[in-house]
Amino acid sequence: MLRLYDSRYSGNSWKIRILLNQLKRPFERYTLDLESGETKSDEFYGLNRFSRIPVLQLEDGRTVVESAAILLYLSEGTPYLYDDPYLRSQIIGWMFFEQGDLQRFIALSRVYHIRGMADKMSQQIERLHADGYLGLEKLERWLVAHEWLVGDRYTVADLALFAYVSLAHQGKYEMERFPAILRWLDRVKGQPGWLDIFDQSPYQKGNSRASAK
Ligand SMILES: N[C@@H](CCC(=O)N[C@@H](CS)C(=O)NCC(=O)O)C(=O)O
Repeated sequence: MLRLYDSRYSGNSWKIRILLNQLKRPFERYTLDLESGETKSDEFYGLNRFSRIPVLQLEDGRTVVESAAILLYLSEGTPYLYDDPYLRSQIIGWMFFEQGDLQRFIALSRVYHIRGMADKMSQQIERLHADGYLGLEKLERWLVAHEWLVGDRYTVADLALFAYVSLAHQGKYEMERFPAILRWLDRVKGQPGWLDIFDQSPYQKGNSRASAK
């Protein structure tokens, strides 16, 4: 069975759990406690050379790391990824944009707020917001004129961007500035098999570390 190494609050891992649920793929979940540094062990380095979650472990023990790579791996041959090379390149382009222009800026602002560090980190948060808003403005501009990020349907590009953009308000981004993004977030949430971040997929077959923070 597939095994997903994740953490409770991780938006990058949430992307993978949504897709596994949408694909109806059974998986075992292994939740790590990030605050106590569980991703930094030598044992975990053996699974992911970047020492981070999410990690998807295949039935034969090999691992796929990086959320975008995992989404591409799992969606191969499914309606969530196009076969056409041009359309695939557009999906991958959005995934690079998510990682370079959105993910870190949103995730760090969110972590500082969730962990009660917002006052101490206020200058960093201001810089993160400045960069994050540039990405969100580009996304808004696209979504004013397009229903989906690529082509005429929901794909792993939408899922890849959805996770952190939908969590941005937790990092105190003013999302009411982006009405087209808000409408698109609702369209993604309306997709069959969509799961909220703390929901458990019926295809999840156990979590030996369910109590990890
Ligand atoms: N580019 C990576 C980012 C993964 C990432 O930032 N993981 C975070 C949790 S969401 C993590 O493992 N942080 C703990 C650490 O770096 O030790 C991806 O998209 O998978």
